[in-house]
Amino acid sequence: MSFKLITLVVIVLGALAVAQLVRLYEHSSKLRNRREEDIPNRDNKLNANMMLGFMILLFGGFIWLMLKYGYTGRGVAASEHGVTTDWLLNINFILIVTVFFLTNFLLYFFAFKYVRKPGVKAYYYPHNNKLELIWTVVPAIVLAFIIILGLKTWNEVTDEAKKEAVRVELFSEQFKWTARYAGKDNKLGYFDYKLTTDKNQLALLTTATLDSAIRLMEIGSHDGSIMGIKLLEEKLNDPKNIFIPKDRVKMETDLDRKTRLLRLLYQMRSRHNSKVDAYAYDDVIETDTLHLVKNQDYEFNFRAKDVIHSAYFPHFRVQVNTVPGLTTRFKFKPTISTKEMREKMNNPNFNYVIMCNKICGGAHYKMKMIVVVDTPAQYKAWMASKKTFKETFLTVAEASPADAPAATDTLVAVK
Ligand SMILES: [Cu+2]
Repeated sequence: MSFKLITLVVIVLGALAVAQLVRLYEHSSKLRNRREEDIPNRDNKLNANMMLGFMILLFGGFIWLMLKYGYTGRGVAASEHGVTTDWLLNINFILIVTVFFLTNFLLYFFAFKYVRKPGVKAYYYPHNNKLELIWTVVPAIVLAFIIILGLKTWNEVTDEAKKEAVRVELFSEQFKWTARYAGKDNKLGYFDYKLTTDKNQLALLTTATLDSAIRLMEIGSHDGSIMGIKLLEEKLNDPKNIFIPKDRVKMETDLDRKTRLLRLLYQMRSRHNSKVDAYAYDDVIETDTLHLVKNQDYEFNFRAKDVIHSAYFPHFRVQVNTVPGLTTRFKFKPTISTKEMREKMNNPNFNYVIMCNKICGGAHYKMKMIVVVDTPAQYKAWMASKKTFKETFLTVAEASPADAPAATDTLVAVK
């Protein structure tokens, strides 16, 4: 017999058994000369006492869980606004817990106190304006208080960053974070996704990166992994080459895509103002650890390359979605250095982290970057060891001819 059939038989037999029990109860009531809706006093008393028992269980369990696990479990907030939002959350918890105890106490206690007693008729009490007013006005005032406080805090937290706030970009992709510091001018260089190449993963916009992207489309990469338009055309037009239709379609599509991209790149190149190169050239790109300075204001700009990610700094109480094609922002000020936090937590291995908080793919769980909050001196020393984008990009470009700026004659020829 199949499992389903057995289940069905058990259900049917169970229903029959319940029906039989009900009939039995009816008969026994008749025998005891009692109407079936009459409930003996003893049963009522037992139920009333059980109400008190449930209340003690509920409150006891709640208090035990609170004490055992704490009610947020997120530790000390390490940013300025984090302290404010934690405070707001605490106020909400206090209100909710108070109402929880009050209403549940009334619910269980009244059920206990007003148990049916023989000979006592219930008092008919259909309406009371004063009571109605109290339980409408009091919650309304409390809710207004919560909403106004919440809005005020929200506006402060999401307000624009100060002018002197240090600009940092966090670039997210499956499955890593890349930080870009705005450099000496505190201005993040412009970017355009069309400029994404191996050597310019963040697609920064400068004369050199434009030329390099154009060059890549025209003559391909020097290691041959990306075929340029010229080679593609030659291959497709050479009568000696015989392709199977699938390969030919693939190559033609590739050629078409690259030609369109090249046209857009030339348009960008002709409009490009080389004055903005400086914004990008002094930027510092860091893939390993995000270094911040204690008590320094920051404005974070978030970008995503592929899918939606979420930048989550649990200790700084920051969480922002990172969306392809859209820059999201958040300002905050770290207030506890890594060293101080290690002492506070009595854990010499503690590190702040930034994690991805959106299931963004197979290795989502690994998308994490360590954050270190330094003193200004430590930060200065660390930053001094870093190369600017100009230093890294131009060195690479010189080393590999494919990334070097395109010659002027090719520019004219394709235009
Ligand atoms: Cu992610």
